[in-house]
Amino acid sequence: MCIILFLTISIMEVDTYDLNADGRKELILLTRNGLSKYGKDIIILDFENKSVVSHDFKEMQPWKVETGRISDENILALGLNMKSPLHDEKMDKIFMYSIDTDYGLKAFFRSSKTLNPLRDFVLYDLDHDDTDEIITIEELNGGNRVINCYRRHGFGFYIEEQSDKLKRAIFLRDGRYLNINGDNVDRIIPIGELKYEFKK
Ligand SMILES: [Ca+2]
Ligand SMILES: [Ca+2]
Repeated sequence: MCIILFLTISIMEVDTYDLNADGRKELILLTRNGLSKYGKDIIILDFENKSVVSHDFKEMQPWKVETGRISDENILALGLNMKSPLHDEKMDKIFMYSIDTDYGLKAFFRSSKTLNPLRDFVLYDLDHDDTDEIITIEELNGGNRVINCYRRHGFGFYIEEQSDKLKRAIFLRDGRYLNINGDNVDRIIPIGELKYEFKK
């Protein structure tokens, strides 16, 4: 008996952003084979110049694409599941790349790991200073979650704000909203109001 397996490429993540800061947005896709847990290629489509650039990330197991601006650089941030030199176990991490004019990727920041196991993240300018923070949802022992806000200082990112322990925290609608559970009540808040949830 012959079994034929058809692998189809599907789109896992979509974003639009002016990655190379030329005043026009590009379309950024993360593709995957079929319904694989992790993605395969980052594809950047520049409609104005009719160019398509593909970066193979299969070995780094990508699962999330974010874009934003940090320290005057337009950034492509990827959630990856991989080992690092200091951590032999595969875990979810955030790597950031700046982009050259031909859509080549230059390493901007590679996180070794977050304080707790990473479950999701977005880039968002919470304090309106024109540079994005990394807002993460991390998992605590026992399955509870916590939201952390990391800001860049020098060569690294450091936690500056942290929520209380939450039973539930999920980004909604492209990361612009959060569904959180505080005091056993589910609430949906715009991510801009997250600052009120942080401990003082
Ligand atoms: Ca552009
Ligand atoms: Ca900011």
